[in-house]
Amino acid sequence: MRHNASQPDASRPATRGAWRRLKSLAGLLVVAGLATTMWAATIGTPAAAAMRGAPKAYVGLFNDNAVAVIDTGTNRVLTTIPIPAGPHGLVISPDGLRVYASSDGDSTVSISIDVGKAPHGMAINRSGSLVLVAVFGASQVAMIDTVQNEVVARIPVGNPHNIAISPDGGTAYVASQQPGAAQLAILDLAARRQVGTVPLDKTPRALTFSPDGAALYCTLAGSDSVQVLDPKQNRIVAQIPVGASPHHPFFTANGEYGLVVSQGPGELAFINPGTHTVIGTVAVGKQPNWIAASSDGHMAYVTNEGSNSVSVVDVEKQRVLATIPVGNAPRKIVVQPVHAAKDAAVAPADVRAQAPPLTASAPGAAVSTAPAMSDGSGAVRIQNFAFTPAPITVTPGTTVVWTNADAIPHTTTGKDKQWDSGPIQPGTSFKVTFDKAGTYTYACAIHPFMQGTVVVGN
Ligand SMILES: [Cu+2]
Repeated sequence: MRHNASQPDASRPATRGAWRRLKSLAGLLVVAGLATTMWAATIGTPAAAAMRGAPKAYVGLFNDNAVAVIDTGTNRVLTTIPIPAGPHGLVISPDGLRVYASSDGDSTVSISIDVGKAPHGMAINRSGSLVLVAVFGASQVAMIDTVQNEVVARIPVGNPHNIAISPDGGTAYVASQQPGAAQLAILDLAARRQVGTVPLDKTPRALTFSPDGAALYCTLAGSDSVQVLDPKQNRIVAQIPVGASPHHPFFTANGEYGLVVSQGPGELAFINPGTHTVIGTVAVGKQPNWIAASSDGHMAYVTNEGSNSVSVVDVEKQRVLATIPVGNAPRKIVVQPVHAAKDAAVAPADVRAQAPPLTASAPGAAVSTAPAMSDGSGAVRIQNFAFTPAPITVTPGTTVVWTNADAIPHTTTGKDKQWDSGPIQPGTSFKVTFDKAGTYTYACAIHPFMQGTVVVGN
């Protein structure tokens, strides 16, 4: 039910073999080099040499335990590289030669670096000297020195999920999902310690700095707006209404556009960072998760976790140019950077006078249900990334019914896997009958900060 095996393809055994060899030799995820080698070796057409120059995009396939490699020149999947269970975070070095992947279901990064239980999101600084890993299960941020490829420091942060590093490399903001203590933790990377906090009333999801460092965009579970934080004041200075359940916010490299995916409607929104307004949206796939872009900012790549594809979007035209099937549950994505000296004299960004009309609507009046009391019926509502009532008390033999009122899927998963709903689609329900007295804790497997308890009493 949970993990659909991918369809084996001809290149896979060879990939595995090469992968093992690489692993034993280097103990490091030199994906770019491997992909190039494998592609030439397994396909070997005369076109191979010509295509080798096109940047690759790397996509973490959460349900396939693999990284897919896309040639952005042809928009085809070149190969799929197995990695340990649950690829979650993904970053690429500025030279484009190394991809670091964290494995949620394991305790490793880049195959060989043990960072602690359930690493989630990652970030790399601009110089490429430092990778940060949000080690959710250990409540630590691990700092990896990329010369030694070793963890050189661990900074305590409650249930860290995603991380943004300031463009100057001095500071990191960490989305801390600790239940009851949602915040952005501010880390001084030279001092290797936490120096501040931005308390939040909702759980932070994903965050990113503008290229000039003047703004930090952040999304929150249960808010349909992108939060704009001023890092000088460390407070929210604007909210940009977008589609339901926004996840990854992103900027094109020159800062001309902000982008964000909304998982409910399955769309990508284009934001004018100067005015904090949405200037257009485009439909992508189901449950879009993450965004990457070409170095020139013309092309955006969006992973669609719910439709197992990557959308290739022309940013200027706000149009989907291609949809690439990539494997099961793609989440994070990175694209190899191109350092194009020939583009140094590029004209300054023009004013987007002909921008399409605003298509995002103002956020609907959020109907917050009053904290529901357990009425013995066993009904649990899933809304705004929370289970209500969170602790529910029932008598033995009661069937507990979870109904998902959010715009995106959630799960109800027993702590010891006594039950696992798999994704409960919006508007649908899942039932479990509890016969034995006891206290059963559970969480959403997709958003582990969503927690609840079923107390079965006599
Ligand atoms: Cu969830």
